[in-house]
Amino acid sequence: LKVGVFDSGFGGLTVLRELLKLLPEADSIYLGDTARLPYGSKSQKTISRYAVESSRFLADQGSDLLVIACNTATAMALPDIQEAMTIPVVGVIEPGAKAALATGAGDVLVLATAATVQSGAYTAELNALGLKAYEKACPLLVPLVEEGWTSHHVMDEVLKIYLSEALAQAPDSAALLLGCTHYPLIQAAIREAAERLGHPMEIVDSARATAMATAEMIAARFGNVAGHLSGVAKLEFYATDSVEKFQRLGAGFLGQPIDEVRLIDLGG
Ligand code: DGN
Repeated sequence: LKVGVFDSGFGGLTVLRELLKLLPEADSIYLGDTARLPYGSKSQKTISRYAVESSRFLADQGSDLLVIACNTATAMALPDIQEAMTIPVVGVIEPGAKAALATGAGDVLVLATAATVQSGAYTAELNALGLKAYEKACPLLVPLVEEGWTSHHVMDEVLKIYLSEALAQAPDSAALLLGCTHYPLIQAAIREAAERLGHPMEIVDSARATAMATAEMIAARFGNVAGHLSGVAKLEFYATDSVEKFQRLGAGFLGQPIDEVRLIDLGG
């Protein structure tokens, strides 16, 4: 069994990390479309084309199912990807919203990138589940995480500002949903920032929720998974830009060293 995981960059490695904990013996193939990121500033049509091309690559490499481990690509292109693929496709938004529902909170504060917030995809999904949604765009968090400033006083200060602005709108009892691939790396800082503001919050990690939804889908579609596992899990990594940068930054997201990254060209 081979799981294809796609993100615009290396953030989706947080989803792969959770997946490896649940299915340590499944083969995985990860593609970061690093040459064409960030997706967040592009049109729906372009994001959809990039995401479908990337998904096709992963399917051609023998993936049995696909995980779209990127909030922006899921928000903008999941139906297009599902239509173009013959294998099952899991996105990050529905699992995140369902995990928020499971907390029992009626209100959910979603932290995400500007593009994801603008799409309204989390609000639509949460509302469909009968939950009230409050979304807060946190555009400075991705660059700070990529700079490695996960426990840095600048990160604490930025989180304090974003959270106090968000908490002026959302009720105290709201659950906090991490709606971006990069935020699991600063979960502790987010928790502490909320506590310091006098609003301890239950945090829902959409990377973990997506990994759990993927494992459930595998169980439902492939039955006895053990029969489909190779025993020695193979991990393959592909990127469309600098493999050196992917290796260096990606290891922090995956939580383990990345031995080899292969460069591919998906066109412009
Ligand atoms: N992967 C994107 C997301 O989950 O929203 C974050 C990275 C980015 O914005 N470049």
